Amino acid sequence: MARSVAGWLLLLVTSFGHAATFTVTSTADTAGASCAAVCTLRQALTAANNAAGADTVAFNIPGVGPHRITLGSALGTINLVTIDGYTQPGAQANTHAHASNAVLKIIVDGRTLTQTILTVTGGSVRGLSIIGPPGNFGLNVTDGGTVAGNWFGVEPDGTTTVAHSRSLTVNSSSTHTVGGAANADRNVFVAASTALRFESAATGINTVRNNIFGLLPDGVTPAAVDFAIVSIGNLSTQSVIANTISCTGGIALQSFGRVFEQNRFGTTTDGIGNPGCTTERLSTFSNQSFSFNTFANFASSPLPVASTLTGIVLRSNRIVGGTAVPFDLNNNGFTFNDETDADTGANNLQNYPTISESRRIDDDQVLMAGQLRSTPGTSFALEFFCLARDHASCIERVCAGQRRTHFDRDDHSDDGCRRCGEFRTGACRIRRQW
Ligand SMILES: [Ca+2]
Ligand SMILES: [Ca+2]
Ligand SMILES: [Ca+2]
Repeated sequence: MARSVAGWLLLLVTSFGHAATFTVTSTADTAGASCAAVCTLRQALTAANNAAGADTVAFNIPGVGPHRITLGSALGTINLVTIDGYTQPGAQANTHAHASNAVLKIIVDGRTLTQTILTVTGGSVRGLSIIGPPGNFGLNVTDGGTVAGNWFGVEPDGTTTVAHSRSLTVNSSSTHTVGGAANADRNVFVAASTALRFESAATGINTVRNNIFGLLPDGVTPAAVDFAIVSIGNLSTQSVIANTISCTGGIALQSFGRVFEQNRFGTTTDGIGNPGCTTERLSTFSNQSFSFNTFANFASSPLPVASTLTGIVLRSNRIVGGTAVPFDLNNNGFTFNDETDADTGANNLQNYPTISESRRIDDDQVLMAGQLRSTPGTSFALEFFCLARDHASCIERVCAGQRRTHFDRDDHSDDGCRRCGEFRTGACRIRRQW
């Protein structure tokens, strides 16, 4: 009996074939089905497609590089192939916490093409500088294909940008992640009309994670994309996690995303600096959730909430700079409270708490008093935040406009505002008195 099971397993392995590695050794664009001592990218992809296994295309092109592979025509479709540009000697995946210090050695240059450069069916693409066609997509990703650790629209020097139409499209009902949790997975998208597009077939779980949009790999210098992400797929299964999205000429996220967490909109990749560019708003839909994001330096409301939308959750987000109402219910500027909160509109025009007192009791406690005049007999979650000591924008935030009245009890500085240095670093306890 044991022998027959072993034989069955052997048969299974044989039927799937063995994964092989095909190594690109030339920047030429010669076609062919074999990958011999001299092997082009096109030949390696064809050979990997023809072989039965889930194969790898590696790189070992002579010379220091970077090596430019200029394509004369589209590369077609690859099935279950891993293309790994980090196998080229000298290449190195990103290790930076929020920018990209990746060393890329392979440029796939499709700037003269009219078609999509490559359709990735399963498998993965890593470690490439992809220069896209002016009128089509760089990559078309289906069936769970992974795209991580690439730069789109910028060459390996980190500064030479090449304008293109669309970097990447996702086009199947499988689960897809663009980027990933690891620093090495971070993609950079610049100089695109639309960086990512999710087509109507993209009905699966789709996550955009840990990427940079609209800034060069240094994480500081603007290199705008018009739209960072556009979707006509299933919005309810889309998440946007821990990306930097800045310098967008059009709507930053158009019809994409239900869950937004830990993203930085309108800042440099450290979440603090101002890149000095315009970042446009997100489009909003009912039941979206925004938490722990930074929204910075917006000229108009980053989240205008139309009067027909409800159930939008906004928790623990950080607002920096800008003059507009950050989360604008009914998209009409500042909206006043109403008695018992009976009105309807965006998020039912939820009333906000009015704070009558906020003062420090000791090093660890702040006393706050106020009212939330809303629907009687209903529970509400209220969030309060402490200013971090010596935060760069502390004085501005405390003293700007009405906010100063929250802190005017004692210990004023010369300009009538409480000194930032009086506030403790990190979490503080707040005594409730409602
Ligand atoms: Ca409003
Ligand atoms: Ca109200
Ligand atoms: Ca209301």
